[in-house]
Amino acid sequence: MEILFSVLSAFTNNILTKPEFFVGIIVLIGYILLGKPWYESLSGFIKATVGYMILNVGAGGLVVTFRPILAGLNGRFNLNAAVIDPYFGMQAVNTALADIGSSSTYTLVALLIGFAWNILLVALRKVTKCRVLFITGHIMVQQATTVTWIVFFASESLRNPTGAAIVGILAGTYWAVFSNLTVEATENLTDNAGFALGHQQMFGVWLTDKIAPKIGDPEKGLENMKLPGWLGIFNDSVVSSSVIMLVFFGGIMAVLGEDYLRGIDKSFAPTLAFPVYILSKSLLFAVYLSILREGVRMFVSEMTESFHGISNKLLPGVMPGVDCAATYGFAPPNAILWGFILGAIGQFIAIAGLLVFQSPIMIIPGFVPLFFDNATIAVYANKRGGIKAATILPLMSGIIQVLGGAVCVGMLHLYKYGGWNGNFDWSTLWLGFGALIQVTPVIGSALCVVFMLIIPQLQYKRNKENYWRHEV
Ligand code: ASC
Repeated sequence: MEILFSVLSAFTNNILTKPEFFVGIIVLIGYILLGKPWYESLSGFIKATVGYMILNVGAGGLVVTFRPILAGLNGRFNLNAAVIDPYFGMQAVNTALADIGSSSTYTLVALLIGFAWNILLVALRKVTKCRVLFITGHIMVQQATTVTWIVFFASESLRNPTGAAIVGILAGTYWAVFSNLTVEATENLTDNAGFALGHQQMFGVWLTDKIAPKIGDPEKGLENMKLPGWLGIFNDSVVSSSVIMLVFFGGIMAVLGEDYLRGIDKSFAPTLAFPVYILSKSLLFAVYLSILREGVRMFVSEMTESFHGISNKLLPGVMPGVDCAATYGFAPPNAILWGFILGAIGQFIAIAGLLVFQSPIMIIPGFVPLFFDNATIAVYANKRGGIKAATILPLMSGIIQVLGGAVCVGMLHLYKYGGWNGNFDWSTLWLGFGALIQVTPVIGSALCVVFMLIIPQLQYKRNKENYWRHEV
């Protein structure tokens, strides 16, 4: 038992929560199965792993640089508000679990059970119709944590290994089913690159893919937007993201004030002037975005080639569910910024609504949902419904993120702890699941799982001929 436990925890710590190695190993196996020489397989492993690590540097840099600035609004003005962001959500739940005398160890048990359950659902794909293995480890940790709170808060009698198993099955079913739900849209976006989404807005992407064509024309996409005259400098994504972020984050930093920022940011050197600090922080956005796109390019091209080996020989018809940033290489760069800006406008409209109607719960925008959800939604919306869809849908998403987030924070009493996961699926789909589970924890969880498992069956029924496309 002890040996099993140490093998499992080594796996969790070294591979499951380190998706770069996960992706690298998948690429290595894929190339070996394709019969490539060992040195080419090794080179594929290195390029995929390093590519993913570069993506992580870009995504991590964005998160680390811009998350505290938004969260600073909470501290600076003593708002008693919850930040809608998965890192804050995780921290809030861990504190809340300790407060009810429980522990976040259950979260890791749930994570392993969920992952094993996802593998089982994929292994039984002829019956379950699940084609995707969710491999984005840091997302799985955040989501298992959120579901742990939903279940443990609902019932005192589930604050034990049985409860953790329920959490694992709920989360694992969500990973398998909703990543599977993004297959068609992602294949269409990427021209059959052979991956699906394994992230936090999978339901959102499915909705986008369904609604966008009804809103706009894919021929009139953001890639065709050419700005006239001097505005033409904005056609360059480095220029446009730098200027936009200087206005957006520069404005927020100016409101927070120099003293406050010196207090919360240790990297703010005493000799550095405030305007230069603002300028350099804002320009970092373009830096990290360029890094992120470079990483995506590297690992996606390796994975696309090698996955044929896996899907031909080992797991016919199966693909990996990866980070939403992987799709950014398949969109015009301005789509990513566009989604962010429209999402931000939506979030600010909704927050103004909370203020006007004197909501007892206040929400602070979190960088991760604001950027990664809305950019992703814009990327898919642009593909299917052009600029019109890429404008309306992220705007709606921003509004929904705030209002849905406020309801979740109230329902799950997370206002005491100041955070909620806040990404699109967690303030929509999981708002519904969470409410049902609060009413009837065990039966509710079972109903959620059954409901989810029906989805791939319906998907298969509608698309029998092309469903296992990767098998051929
Ligand atoms: C998340 C999260 C991140 C980002 C990253 C996007 O949900 O926790 O760090 O999105 O995965 O690339």
